[in-house]
Amino acid sequence: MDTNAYIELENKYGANNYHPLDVVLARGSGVWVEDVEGHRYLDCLSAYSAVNQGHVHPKILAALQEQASRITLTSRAFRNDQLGLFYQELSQMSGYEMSLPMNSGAEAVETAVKLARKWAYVVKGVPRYQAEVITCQGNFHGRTISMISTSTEPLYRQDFGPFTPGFVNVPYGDVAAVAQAITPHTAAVLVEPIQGEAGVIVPPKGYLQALRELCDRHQVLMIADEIQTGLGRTGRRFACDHEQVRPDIMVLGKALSGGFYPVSAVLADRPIMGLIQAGEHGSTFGGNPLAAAIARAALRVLEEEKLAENAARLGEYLMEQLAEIPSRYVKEVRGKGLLIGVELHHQLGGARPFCMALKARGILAKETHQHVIRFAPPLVIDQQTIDWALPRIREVLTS
Ligand code: IF1
Repeated sequence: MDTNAYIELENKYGANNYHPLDVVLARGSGVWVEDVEGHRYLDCLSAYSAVNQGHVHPKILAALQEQASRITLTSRAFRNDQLGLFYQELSQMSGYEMSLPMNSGAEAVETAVKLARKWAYVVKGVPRYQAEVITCQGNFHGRTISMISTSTEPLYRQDFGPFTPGFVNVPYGDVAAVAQAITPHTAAVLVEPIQGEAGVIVPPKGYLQALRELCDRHQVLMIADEIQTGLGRTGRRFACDHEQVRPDIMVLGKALSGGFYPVSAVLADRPIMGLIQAGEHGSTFGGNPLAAAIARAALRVLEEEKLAENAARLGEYLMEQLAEIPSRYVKEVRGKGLLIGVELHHQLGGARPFCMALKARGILAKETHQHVIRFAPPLVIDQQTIDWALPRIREVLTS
C-alpha cells in the first residue's frame, strides 16, 4: 500500500479528530523517521515531546521486550516486581518522596487536581466542595472534560459543556493576576512552566519563582504540569529548575516512557501524597509492570546520555541560528532548550504551508496555534544534524 491508500483507510474508517500532515510513517530511529515510500525525515516534533530519547531507543526497546515476555499487567489488586523500583528511581531522580502512576497526561493532571482538592478540604480546611484551582489562559492540560473546563481554546470546549466547576482562569505570566484570583478557597495554582500548545509561550523571567512565593504566602499548592516541558526538553531536568523552583506537585508524562507506552505520574512529598487512601483513586493500567519497566529505562537513558545538557547546548545553537535567518515571514523566535517556536507574521495566514514546504525538504514540523512552527526534535540530536537542517529551514523561511 502507498501513502494515499493508507490515508483513504483513515478517512473512511477513522474519526476526523486530527488534521495531520499527509505523511504515513512506517519506521523511526533516533531523530529520523521514514514513510511508507521510504522517504526519510528529520522529526522536529518528537510526538509532542514524548520521544525525547529518540525513536525506538534500543535500551528502552530491550526493556520493553524483556518485560513484555515475562508479565505485562497484574492490576493493582496484586503487586509486581517493577513498580517499587520505578517509584524509587523516580523519587531519586526528581527529589520527590512519592509518586502516583497513571497512563495519559490528562489523567495525571486530573489526579493532581483531585489531590489538591483533597488537601484543601483535609489540611487547609476549605469547606467541601468550594475548592478552587487557578489555571492560566492559553493552557493545555489534556482533553478530558475537567481539563477542557480549564481551557480557553474554543475549539477544545465549544461542543463539550457543561464544564467542571472550580477552575479560575488568569492571564499567563501575570503574577498579580494570580494574587488577585486567590481566595480562602484556593487549593492550588496549576501552571505549565512554558505553554507548549499556546505557541511556546515563555513566561517573564522570575514568574515561576514569584508564583512559588505567592503560593507559600497564601497556603496554596503550586502544581507544575511538566508533561511537555519536563524530562530534559527545555535544557534542564525539569523546566522549573531554570528558576530553582520546586512545585508542591509535579506532573510528568510523554517522555516518561520515551514514546513506547502511555506512562504518566504525579509527584509530591508525603504530607500531600500521603492523603490518598487505599481505593480512592487508580486505574487499570496505572503502575503496571510493563509501563514501570519501560519508564525505568527511559529515565536511565535521559540521565546516562545527559539529554538535558544536550538540549541546553544544541537548543541555544539552533535558536541562535534560526534568529539569524533574514526572513520577512518571521515575527519572533522563542523557546528554551529544544522547545522552540518560530512565530510567523499573522497576515501570512498560518504556518501550515511552511510546514508543508519543510516536509518537501525532509523536515517534519507542525504548526501550533496556526502561526507558530514548533521545532522540538528528539534530545539525542547532534550539531551535524542541525547543520543539515538549517539550510533547508533557511530556504523555506527566505523563499
Ligand atoms: C493532542 C497539544 C501539545 C500537554 C501538557 C497535558 C497534556 C499535554 C502540557 C495531556 C498533551 C499533546 C496532546 C495532543 C497534542 C499535544 C499537544 F497540542 F495538544 F497541546 F503537546 F502541545 N499537559 N499534549 O502538552 O497529555 O493526555 O495527551 O497524554 O491532544 O492533540 P495526554
